[in-house]
Amino acid sequence: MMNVADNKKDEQLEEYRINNDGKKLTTNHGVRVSEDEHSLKAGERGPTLMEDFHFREKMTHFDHERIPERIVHARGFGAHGYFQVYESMAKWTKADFLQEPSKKTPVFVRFSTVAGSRGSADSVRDARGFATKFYTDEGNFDLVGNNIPVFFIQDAIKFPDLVHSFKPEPHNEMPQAATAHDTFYDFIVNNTESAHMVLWTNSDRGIPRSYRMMEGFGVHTFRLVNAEGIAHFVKFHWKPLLGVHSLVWDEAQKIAGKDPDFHRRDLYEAIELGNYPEYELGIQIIKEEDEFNFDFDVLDPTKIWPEELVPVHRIGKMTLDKNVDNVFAETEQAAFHIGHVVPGIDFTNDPLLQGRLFSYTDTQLLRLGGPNFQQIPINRPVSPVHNHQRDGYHQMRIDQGQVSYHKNGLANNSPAPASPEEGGYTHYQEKVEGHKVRKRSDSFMDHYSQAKLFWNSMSMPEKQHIIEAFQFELGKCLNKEIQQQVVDMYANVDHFLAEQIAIGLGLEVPEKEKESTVTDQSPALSQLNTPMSAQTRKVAILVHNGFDGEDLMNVLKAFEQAGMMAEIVSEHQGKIKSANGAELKVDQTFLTADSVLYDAVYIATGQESVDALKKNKKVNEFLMNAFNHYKAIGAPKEGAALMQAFLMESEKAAAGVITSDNTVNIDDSIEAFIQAVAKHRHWERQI
Ligand code: HDE
Repeated sequence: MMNVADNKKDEQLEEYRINNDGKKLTTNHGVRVSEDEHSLKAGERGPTLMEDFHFREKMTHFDHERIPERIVHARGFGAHGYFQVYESMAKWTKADFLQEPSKKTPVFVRFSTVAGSRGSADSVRDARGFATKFYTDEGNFDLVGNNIPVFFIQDAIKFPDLVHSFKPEPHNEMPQAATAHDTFYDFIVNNTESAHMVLWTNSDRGIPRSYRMMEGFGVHTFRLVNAEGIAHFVKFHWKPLLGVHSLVWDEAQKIAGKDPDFHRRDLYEAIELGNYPEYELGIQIIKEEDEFNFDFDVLDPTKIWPEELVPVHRIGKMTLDKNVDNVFAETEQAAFHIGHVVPGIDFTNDPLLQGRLFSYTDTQLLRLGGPNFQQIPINRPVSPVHNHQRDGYHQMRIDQGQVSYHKNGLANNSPAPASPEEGGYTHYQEKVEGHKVRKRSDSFMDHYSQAKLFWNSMSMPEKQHIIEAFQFELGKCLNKEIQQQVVDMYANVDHFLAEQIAIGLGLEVPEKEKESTVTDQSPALSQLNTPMSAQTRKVAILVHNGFDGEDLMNVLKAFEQAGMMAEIVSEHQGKIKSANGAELKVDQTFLTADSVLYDAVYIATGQESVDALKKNKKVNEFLMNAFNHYKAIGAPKEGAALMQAFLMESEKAAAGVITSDNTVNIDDSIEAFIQAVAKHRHWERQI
């Protein structure tokens, strides 16, 4: 972890941290309280007295503990960290935090789902927010992105409509945290610019395995501006070093019940264990003079810049190394705003970006109760703040002096504006002129080509998941006409896709002619082409009394060396004994654990242990789910017997199931199992 002296933000937050250990109880006014279990009454059985200031204060504070949740991205989880650039980006931008590799810029990241309310489940199908606040020496830069590089709509004026359509329906407030309902798909078919993004949300990207295995995208086109005032168009990316990986839908739904906190727990535990999540910052650059040289409009937020066409330069790395001390104070009160930029980073005329510039401050005024939300510790910049803004609810500053206006003579015109050389922000002088119109450029009208590009780029299992996701989502729509309209809409993308959805729902298969003619692929879009690693993967070891102690010690050592995390799962908590009498502490039971909460399952060796597991119905369910969710299963020696029922089907079914006979050296099967875990899932079983 970056030590405190190394991290200006942490140093600043330290001033606000309160340690209550061993302290005396007081009121908020600092008066010591002598009693906290009985309100003040007129007689033991009498009425409570108004003069009980302690009771009144305690109750009033409690009554006011909640603030409105975010209208979107209500459910989130945050962590602290730092960012370092690999080499100076001076040729593209003068942004100070992108100049010096030795400079560590503190960051705070909040990950979120979009549709669900604060108490909803983590593993729902949805886009994920990926909002980063860089506390730079020149002020805060917020990169408020998602894990999907495009958006549903092209113009911010449609955002309230989009959100109303995907939120629970107003007449019955159903469904929670899900887009599988009529109003959402009614919006989609009537706003076909969404075709591309809906393909992404219905792909594996909509159900990430972990926030640590998720890409992030700034979505919009921004500008980088260098010291000479030369600008380039830029798109921002976050690339997780662990690769991009997802759950399977059946698993995601089960997790929503077994552990609704699945993603926040995963992030929290990884950081506590020192498995710090790392993401590289990538930039794609297009020269201003090349603005019109592509078959997409660079200002259109429903389009990607295919990486094979415009390469992603990995320019630095972010490491998340500290959990928050208090979720409400930090994560809930964090106020991100796309308009928080620093010199060297500027906007474009993307109409979605332009609208967001208004919305974010506006929403904080309500949510955080007034114009001084920047003074809340998590939002405070580490650079000095001096201006003439005064007063308002919850003013924390005591600005001294007679003068609170500019220009002034009484205070020598201070604080005074800074020149660009002194770090003053100057807007890029883009020339703009035009008629006032409520219109969209024709260059935004192609809604299907990039949806087709995405579809073409998917592997077979990924395509199958998309088809099933549509069959599920539309299957939950009650209105047959809307279902058919969605099928007809996707016939403009890919006929096979539309046909498969139609078959699943008993709808009419549309004609083939409409299909997009795009044949290009962008391999970077397939998750199967991202890094695979066993590191930080969580394995359930199923074990019972009478296990082979020596084998299990070797297994645990090998898992640790591979950076994997193992939990001992057994019938009951407490301790179990190996065949030789060695004791082992149990972490979870078959009641508290479930295979959906692990990346892989390993059956410990030892005849007595395996025999006991065999008799347990829950073990069978554990293995069946792990098998059906394509996970690696280690079942060497006696454990192989437990897998017989699953493996009879075909050779493909055996992919990722590591068995061995009793004569084999355990080390070989452990190594094979670790490699199987690194593959994330064994999709061969699907076919
Ligand atoms: Fe947001 N969005 N958004 N959004 N958004 C909010 O701000 C909005 C959009 C994103 O962890 C709100 O503080 C409009 C795209 C994230 O605190 C609100 C439009 C992208 C977060 C708002 C968009 C995002 C928000 C709600 C269309 C990806 C959570 C609470 C023009 C690039 C930040 C809040 C956090 C939150 C408005 C579209 C990402 C209402 C008007 C595109 C990650 O201001």
